Amino acid sequence: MTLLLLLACTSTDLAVGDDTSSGKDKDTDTSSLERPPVVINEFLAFNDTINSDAAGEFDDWVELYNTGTSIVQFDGLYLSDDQDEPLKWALPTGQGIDAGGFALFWADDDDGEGDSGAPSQGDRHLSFNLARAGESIILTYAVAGDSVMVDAIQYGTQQPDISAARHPDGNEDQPMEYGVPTPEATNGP
Ligand SMILES: [Ca+2]
Ligand SMILES: [Ca+2]
Ligand SMILES: [Ca+2]
Repeated sequence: MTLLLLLACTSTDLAVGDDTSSGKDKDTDTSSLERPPVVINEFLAFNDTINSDAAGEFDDWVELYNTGTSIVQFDGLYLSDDQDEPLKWALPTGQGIDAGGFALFWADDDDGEGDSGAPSQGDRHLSFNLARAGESIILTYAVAGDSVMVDAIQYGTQQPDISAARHPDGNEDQPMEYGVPTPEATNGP
């Protein structure tokens, strides 16, 4: 039973939410923008003891992976947990992710712009958290008013210290698998 619940995680190749009018499905998107070769490769939405950020906090995180053969610049890429606000958080400009490389972003709402007024913990800290009870993670590429959905995940209830990951890295053909977290490293089986 637990296993069945854990497998209830879908990728963008399946329906994400019920809103079919958003035009965000990458197969039907009318944007002329080319989708960068980067995916949401792994996420941990219930981090109890796995890894902590520089502030010593065991926060949620999202791992991106470059499936291409050259560097992907972060410029124009956005992460969000809200389908109605896909451009919620802009990835830091002037940086990128090497071919076959990983990049980890802390989903801790420690970007320095939250209601708490707490200072920013760095430019790889998102403006939102990941709900343990489940929600969405959306990666969007937007330039000059045009945008294309790059990847999207919708997940259900999470277990402590178990991440959801594509296996092998970058595999968008099947649902993510749950297992031992591998932050900024190759996903295990
Ligand atoms: Ca933090
Ligand atoms: Ca959230
Ligand atoms: Ca990993």
